[in-house]
Amino acid sequence: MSDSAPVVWEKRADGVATVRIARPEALNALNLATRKALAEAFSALQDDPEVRCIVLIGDEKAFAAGADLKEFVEADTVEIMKRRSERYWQTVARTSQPVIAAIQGYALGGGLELAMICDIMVVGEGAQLGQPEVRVGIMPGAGGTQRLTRAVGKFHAMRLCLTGKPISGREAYEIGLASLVVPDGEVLDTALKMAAGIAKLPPLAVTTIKEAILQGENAPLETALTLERKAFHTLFATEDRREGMTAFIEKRKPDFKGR
Ligand code: DAK
Repeated sequence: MSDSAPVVWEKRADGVATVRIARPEALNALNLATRKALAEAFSALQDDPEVRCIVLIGDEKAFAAGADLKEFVEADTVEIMKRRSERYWQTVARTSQPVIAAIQGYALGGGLELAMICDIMVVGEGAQLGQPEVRVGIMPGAGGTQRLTRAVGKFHAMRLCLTGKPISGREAYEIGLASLVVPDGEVLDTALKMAAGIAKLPPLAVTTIKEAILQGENAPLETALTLERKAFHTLFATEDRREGMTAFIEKRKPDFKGR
């Protein structure tokens, strides 16, 4: 367990780790220190074989209200380029275990972009998700025009990015931006239960599925299907594959070892 604010992470006994953004005084706005701390947390967790699934959370008011505008206001182009803050998100994106974003309150700008790097989004009905950058004279710079468009299509992405107006968690679910919408008070519990379920599954199959979806998403279909088939073949080499199938046939619970 590490307690280095502004990010707090914790390993639980059920194979799940939680990573919490903890800057409530700024609605979890993502300043450089927070981005760096998030990257450090994910670096520590991504190579840990005891961690099978990660849940990324904020608090009841905000998952994250975007990049820290107080750190942006005086910056010029050169300064922004030199910060190279994209490297922190690259660490999060490289995580092999599934990452579930559990979203209550605001997920705006860079906050929504961070959520879109995650693999599954569980949102509260009253959450507010949006790309408001245009309202302060900039534009999304870490996936808001690209991952969003791939998730919801051109017309919803254009609406969100060009008006800057947020949508509710319920609408986010309806347009395909979230995996699941639940009452606000049930977000964390739902995400943790889902994560615990994933943590019990054979980890090599889980991480291979994640990799195939992410690598295939932007490849031509034929290439992606080949990639999928090769990955499928590979899983036949695992002990967990034999154990899973044998346990099914013998009508008992499988005992997956991660081998
Ligand atoms: N930055 C800094 N402080 C923020 C903040 C933010 N984004 N959002 C909220 N806060 C702070 C407020 O300043 C306030 O602090 P005090 O004044 O009390 O010291 C405190 O949090 C509470 O906020 P409010 O008083 O405003 O609370 P309200 O409930 O009235 O309003 C709100 C909540 C979320 C609607 C409002 O705070 C708001 O509009 N916030 C700004 C949202 C926003 O515009 N976000 C997008 C920022 S631009 C990139 C990576 C990332 C990005 C770009 C490039 N690269 C790697 C290249 C991302 C860019 C962005 O996200």
